[in-house]
Amino acid sequence: MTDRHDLHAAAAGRDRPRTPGRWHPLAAALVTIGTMTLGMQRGATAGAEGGPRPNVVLMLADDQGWNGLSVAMAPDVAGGGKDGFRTPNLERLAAAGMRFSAAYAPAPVCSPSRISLQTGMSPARLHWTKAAPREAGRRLLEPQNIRDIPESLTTIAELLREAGYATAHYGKWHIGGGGPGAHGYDEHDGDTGNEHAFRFTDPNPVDIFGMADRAAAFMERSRDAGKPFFIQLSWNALHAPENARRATLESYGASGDDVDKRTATLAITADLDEGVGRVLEAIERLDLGRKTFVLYLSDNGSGGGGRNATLSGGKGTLWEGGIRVPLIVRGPGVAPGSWCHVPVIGYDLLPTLCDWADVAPAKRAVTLDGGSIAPLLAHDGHGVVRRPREELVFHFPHYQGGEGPHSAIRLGDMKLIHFHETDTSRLFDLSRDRGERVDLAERDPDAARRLRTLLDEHLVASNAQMPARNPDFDPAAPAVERRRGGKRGGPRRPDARPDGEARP
Ligand SMILES: [Ca+2]
Repeated sequence: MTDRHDLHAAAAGRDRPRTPGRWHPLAAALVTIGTMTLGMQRGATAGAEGGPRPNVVLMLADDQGWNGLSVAMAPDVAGGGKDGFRTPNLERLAAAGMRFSAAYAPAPVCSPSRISLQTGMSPARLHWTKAAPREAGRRLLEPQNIRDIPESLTTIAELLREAGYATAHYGKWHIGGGGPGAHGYDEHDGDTGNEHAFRFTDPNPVDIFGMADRAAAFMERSRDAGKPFFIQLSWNALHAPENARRATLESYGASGDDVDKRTATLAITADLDEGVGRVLEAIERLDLGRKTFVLYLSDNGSGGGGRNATLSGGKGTLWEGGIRVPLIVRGPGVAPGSWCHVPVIGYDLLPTLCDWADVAPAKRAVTLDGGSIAPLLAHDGHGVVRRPREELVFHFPHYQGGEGPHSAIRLGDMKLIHFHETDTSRLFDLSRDRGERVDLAERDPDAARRLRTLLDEHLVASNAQMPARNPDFDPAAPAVERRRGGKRGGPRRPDARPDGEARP
């Protein structure tokens, strides 16, 4: 907190007055007490239908951009189909379910989004806000992240397993801590990172079809055992797009080994969609459609080649292109072909699944940042998500996507992005400017100030780590480029624990 204060003062070139009580040590405790009430609120149990608890299949794509599907993610935007994306199975899923036009990943990068999804807590609160290594020689020092999901946190799988669910996690885990088996998953692929999947090529690119088949088998076993199930499929795609099946690549006109990234991305997206289709077929074949929720989302925006469409920025930034992601939900009580425009975020899923699974409120984590979206799903996309705080806050006190350390807040339709190096903010009205092209900060300084204050309060209440002034910063020296994670580093030794910081 002191660093943060010093930072602001330094950046502004003045000593910023402290707000009385702003750093009060009771703040964190009060937040905890405040959020305890969260467990008391119960959304409509959309899936219950008065019958047995629903199954849940949660699919998480990797680096899939907001408009990287052939199905549109907002009524006023053409789908990615016009750019060559072919996702007929996701089109069918959308036609049978609800699309969220304002769904957010908790973070603009992998691991922070994933741990947030597992725990219902924000990356800022978890102190895991970046996946790649920190950069040296910059004006600000990036805070140190945790590197493994701690034992002390309660995951979605732990809550559902205790409630009687069979639980499985397939694909990319990427948050260490001993892997999914140590965090509530009965069946899983181990403590995997990106490298794990790179060896899977045609006919099973990045293990898409292997994962789908294991999920199908798990569903059948659970059904036969009379148990509800929760399966998370953390697809490795769109990583290693060059691994796409040869036939798919050729369908996009590629020949030989020299495939450009754009074509490869289209091809692996089509392969991924076929894997999604295989999972959906299994649900139908096992006659589980009426009691199974299927959720599909991405862990962060596209970093290039994967289409964020009209949105600004991409992976590693808090512009909409880095955090707004596709989200489609199908299931009992969800109106086919419906839309929800209420902002929702990845850490809302834990309370949502708890609602569906009838997890007793007292058993849920004490400090949650998310709220259940079950009421939205049950009421044609209308309603409110009851989170401890109304605003959504995103925190990326790091260098990666070219913006330097920055944080963002969305309240209603207004969004403010604050850049810590320069202590400057930009303000946007997302209701008319989803692309964040018109900065309103000067036109409406009061709104900017209000959001800035709220952002600061939120970060303090979350005990967020802030970037600090780098006393050794030399403006004349070139910044040290971050070490590129060994994407093609070959299979990992089973005993090799990846440095958490090296998770891209
Ligand atoms: Ca990712």
